[in-house]
Amino acid sequence: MTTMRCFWVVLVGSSLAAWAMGVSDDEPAISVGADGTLFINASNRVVVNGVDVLGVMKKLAVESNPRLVMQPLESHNISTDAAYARSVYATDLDSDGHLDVLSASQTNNSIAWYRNNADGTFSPPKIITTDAESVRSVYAADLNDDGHIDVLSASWDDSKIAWYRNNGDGAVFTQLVITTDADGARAVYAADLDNDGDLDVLSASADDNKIAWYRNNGNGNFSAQRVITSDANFALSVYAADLDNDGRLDVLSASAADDTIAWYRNNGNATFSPRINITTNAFYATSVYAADLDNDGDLDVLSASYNDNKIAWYRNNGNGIFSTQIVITTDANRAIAAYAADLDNDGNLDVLSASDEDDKIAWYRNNGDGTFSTQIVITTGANGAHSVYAADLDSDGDLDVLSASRHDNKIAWYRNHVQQILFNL
Ligand SMILES: *[C@@H]1O[C@H](CO)[C@@H](O)[C@H](O)[C@H]1NC(C)=O
Ligand SMILES: *[C@@H]1O[C@H](CO)[C@@H](O)[C@H](O)[C@H]1NC(C)=O
Ligand SMILES: *[C@@H]1O[C@H](CO)[C@@H](O)[C@H](O)[C@H]1NC(C)=O
Ligand SMILES: *[C@@H]1O[C@H](CO)[C@@H](O)[C@H](O)[C@H]1NC(C)=O
Ligand SMILES: *[C@@H]1O[C@H](CO)[C@@H](O)[C@H](O)[C@H]1NC(C)=O
Ligand SMILES: *[C@@H]1O[C@H](CO)[C@@H](O)[C@H](O)[C@H]1NC(C)=O
Ligand SMILES: [Ca+2]
Repeated sequence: MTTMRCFWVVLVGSSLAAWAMGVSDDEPAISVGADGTLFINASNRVVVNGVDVLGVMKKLAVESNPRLVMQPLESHNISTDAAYARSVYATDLDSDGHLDVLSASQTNNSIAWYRNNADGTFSPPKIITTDAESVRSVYAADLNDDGHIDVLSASWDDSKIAWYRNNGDGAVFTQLVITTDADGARAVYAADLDNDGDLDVLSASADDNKIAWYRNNGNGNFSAQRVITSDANFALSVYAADLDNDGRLDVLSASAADDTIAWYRNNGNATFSPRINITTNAFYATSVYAADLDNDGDLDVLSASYNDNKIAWYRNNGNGIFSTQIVITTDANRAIAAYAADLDNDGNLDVLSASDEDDKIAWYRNNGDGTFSTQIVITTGANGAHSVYAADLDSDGDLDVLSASRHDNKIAWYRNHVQQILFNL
């Protein structure tokens, strides 16, 4: 009794107030069962004296049961008709609270989406466009600030970057061309580069070696192409992240023909610095991403490179000064995509890869300090894997994995239920 009273005092002092302020559907509750068991039921976090108790317990559980939480993820096909699938992404297109899936099909010249039936099963493809010739990349973001998520494409043969205005429920999309001057358009991304509150668009195009952006003048009305560099030799990937912690989004590129991962500092006046190389050691660089991999508060850089089968990262020492290349694996045969996401729910960002030749989607568990486990294979059945992404498709509290593969025309997802496993430990 005395012990319990003491516990109550601690709890009231540090965490009950936070619960009371939290916005939550489920009422948190503290109760004592008939047998004297004390139940502390919170819908989200339980913090005692600043320590996230559930977070710590999950981390310990993952560390003491690595095999249990890293069991193979069960695979589900979304489509095997996504002709020469190149790219996959997930977002809520019909605003029903569940993440839908988007695909780019190169030989169909099409962008399609698959409606999430709320349980991780998906509708047949709903075509957004068939007017993106030899399309390579799909992305989504609310570009006209109307609360509906719009879609973006980069297509190779028509050198086009376009967006598709979502009229509300995902039923009607209208193509609006941003440029046809991205020669060999390969990648597209959206980010607020000029800090004016709307999302601008970025492109990487291989045949003109260009990284460029298009300023959103509001309402999705875009400026003409503004070239950041035309020296990214066979540019394949582009991303934006604040690398020097000055509150502005900088730009990153991966270019294959010069084996380079580089960044371009945002000057704050809608211009960018000349390119700053991070590495020239990513042989046929295919993909670039940024994430805080060592938990030190700044964004590190991640790369995939095709000719050395490599997934690697570069530690940001603060202010955008990067370490030399740190190899995560050289066992991703023809590495084509890299991504970071917390797959085991321990609070650290793990790394995901897609590799074309060994048809593999794999992940590498972050030990928390930017050291990684050996490769954990999710599938070797993504024939000609080209794209990987993570999103909670079954709304069970953990991130599932998505792949696009070209030789089997497939969009697939891999169910993660680590949250359930942790709950049952
Ligand atoms: C708290 O959770 C336990 C175990 O899930 C459950 O049996 C109990 O009814 C819950 N109590 C409240 C007040 O929600
Ligand atoms: C998923 O697609 C593969 C082809 O890549 C096929 O072999 C497999 O049978 C499909 N699975 C289901 C459940 O349809
Ligand atoms: C691709 O084209 C085929 C044949 O016309 C069609 O059956 C399929 O639905 C299309 N898939 C997508 C994702 O556009
Ligand atoms: C986009 O903005 C430009 C420059 O402000 C303007 O001339 C043009 O009419 C706008 N286009 C649309 C479709 O709103
Ligand atoms: C933008 O800022 C950079 C760096 O401070 C400066 O060199 C450049 O002249 C500025 N450009 C414009 C158009 O203001
Ligand atoms: C960056 O890398 C490219 C390709 O290797 C090279 O041509 C260029 O000189 C490098 N730039 C700097 C500043 O080192
Ligand atoms: Ca899940």
